[in-house]
Amino acid sequence: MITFFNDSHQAHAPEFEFFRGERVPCFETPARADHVKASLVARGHALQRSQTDSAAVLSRVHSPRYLAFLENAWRDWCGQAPGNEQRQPFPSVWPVRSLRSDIEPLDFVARLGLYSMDNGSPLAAGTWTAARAGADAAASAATLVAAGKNGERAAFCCSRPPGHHAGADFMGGYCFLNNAAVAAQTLLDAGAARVAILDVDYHHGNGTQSIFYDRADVLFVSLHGDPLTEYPFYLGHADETGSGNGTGFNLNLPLSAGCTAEHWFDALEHACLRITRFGGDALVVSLGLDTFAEDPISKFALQSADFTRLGKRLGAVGLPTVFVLEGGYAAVALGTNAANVIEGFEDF
Ligand code: OKP
Ligand code: ZN
Repeated sequence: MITFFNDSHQAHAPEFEFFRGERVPCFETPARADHVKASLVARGHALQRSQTDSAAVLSRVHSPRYLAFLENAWRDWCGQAPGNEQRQPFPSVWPVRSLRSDIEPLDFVARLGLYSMDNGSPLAAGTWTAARAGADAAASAATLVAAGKNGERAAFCCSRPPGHHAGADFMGGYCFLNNAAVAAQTLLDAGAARVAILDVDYHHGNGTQSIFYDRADVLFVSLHGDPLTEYPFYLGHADETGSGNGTGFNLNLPLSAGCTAEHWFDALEHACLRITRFGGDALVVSLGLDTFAEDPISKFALQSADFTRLGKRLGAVGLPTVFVLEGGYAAVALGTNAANVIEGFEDF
């Protein structure tokens, strides 16, 4: 399968995140994408450079003021106090209920809180460069699949940072630009009437859900750890079914942390049947691989061979498909597990 690799991903390499009150090394590391790349190359898959500029589609997925903030964030942080080049910014205050989010404060950390859902999305000098190139890779994969030329039934966007927690105007959960939303909107702009998004990351894709929540042209389906106990906590419940025109076009399948792989595949079956009934023109898969039993921050039980089974089931859906890499923090196994999904899909 043709893979669009984000060659700029290493520009995003923050040192720390917060965990249990302490600063610890980031779980979302450059090594992740490099292991996936190495596995794909070793197993004979073709890598391609991005050929689509995502600027136009990004402005349809994200708000102008959020994009402007993100593009200038590192410069603004460095401009706020001497020595900030050597420091990592974290938000410490957020406009929750009763506070205003319509006026951008001048203070950088206050603006960072305005545009963040958590303090778990470390920002670094090259974050915009890496995230923007990732969006280009997602748009490129979608453009290739939309064209349907050369028999390309599917493509893989191998990129980091991930995207599915990022909403129209906020970052969160290691995510800055929503690559799956970019892929889906690119498919629509290229002529697809309706697109399904399946999010199989361990964590609910709150950003993707919120971007398309009131739309009937995009079906969002997610299986994930129950938000009662798992990040992102404040979205991802089964009673979220869409609003307005989008009513009935959002399906959440929360699963208890610690559920078996068989239980997970039962939910996958439910998800795939809903996607088939939707009858869209294309499928975007938010491919988080943190459902792996050895994942250091997640609690599902899939083994490496189960990712081949996942790929086969997605192949059986029979739609033109764009895979977008999301989470997965057992970095070495991530390469094997991603390649297993891709090859399972192709072998179907
Ligand atoms: C991003 B993606 C653990 C903190 C967890 C939130 C998890 C973000 C997951 N040290 N922070 O969905 O894989
Ligand atoms: Zn995840």
